[in-house]
Amino acid sequence: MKYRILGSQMSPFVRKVRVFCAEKGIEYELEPVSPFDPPEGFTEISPLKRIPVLVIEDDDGTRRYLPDSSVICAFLDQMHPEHRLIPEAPLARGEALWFEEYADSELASSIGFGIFRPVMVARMQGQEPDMDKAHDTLENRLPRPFTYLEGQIGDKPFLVEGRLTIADIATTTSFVNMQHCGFEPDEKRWPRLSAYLKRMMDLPSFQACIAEERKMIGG
Ligand SMILES: N[C@@H](CCC(=O)N[C@@H](CS)C(=O)NCC(=O)O)C(=O)O
Repeated sequence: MKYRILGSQMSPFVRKVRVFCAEKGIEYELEPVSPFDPPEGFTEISPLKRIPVLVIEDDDGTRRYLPDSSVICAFLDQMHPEHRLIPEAPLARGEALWFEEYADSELASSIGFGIFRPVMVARMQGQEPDMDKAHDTLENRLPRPFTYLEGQIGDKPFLVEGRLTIADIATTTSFVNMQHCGFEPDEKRWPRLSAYLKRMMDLPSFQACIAEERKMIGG
């Protein structure tokens, strides 16, 4: 069986799946697909026209498709149970899935629409970045989630179960997009969150993606 991930490196959801695979030692190929200029027939395998999509290719050439980063990670964790990144104990599992949901909805949309699109996507499209919008997001929209996460991480090394889980991967991936735009949570106001994010982004699994992406954006 072979895996291919369809999507673009700069998507926080694609990075989430890539880091998940790296942490589990799962091999895959990345096939560049932009949701804004998708290949023909893309909506048949991704009805919401979103990336990532996991292509599962059987040895006989049969292909199956799974869209959505959360669905893909849940599938891979069951297919490759040796190093679980989604906890099995009911409460820890619930907590980890909550952080994943919180990151995928609140963080990804605030950072994505409020910072990454107005700054990085604008630059990539040859437009002037809208720094006012980014600063407004940083000052008015993000303090609440930052304060929530600061309290949740506290003095723990990881968000759940004292080890790396999907909660940490999903949370950190959106902050990578923010960092690519030159923004970080204020270290003085959110010291625990800042230290935690630094630890997470220093993991080889995140570093491998970040290095590739920096080359793409010339950073
Ligand atoms: N819940 C989805 C969200 C995926 C998502 O929103 N991907 C973005 C790229 S970062 C996308 O494809 N956007 C295109 C669109 O919404 O039309 C997941 O976890 O995979």
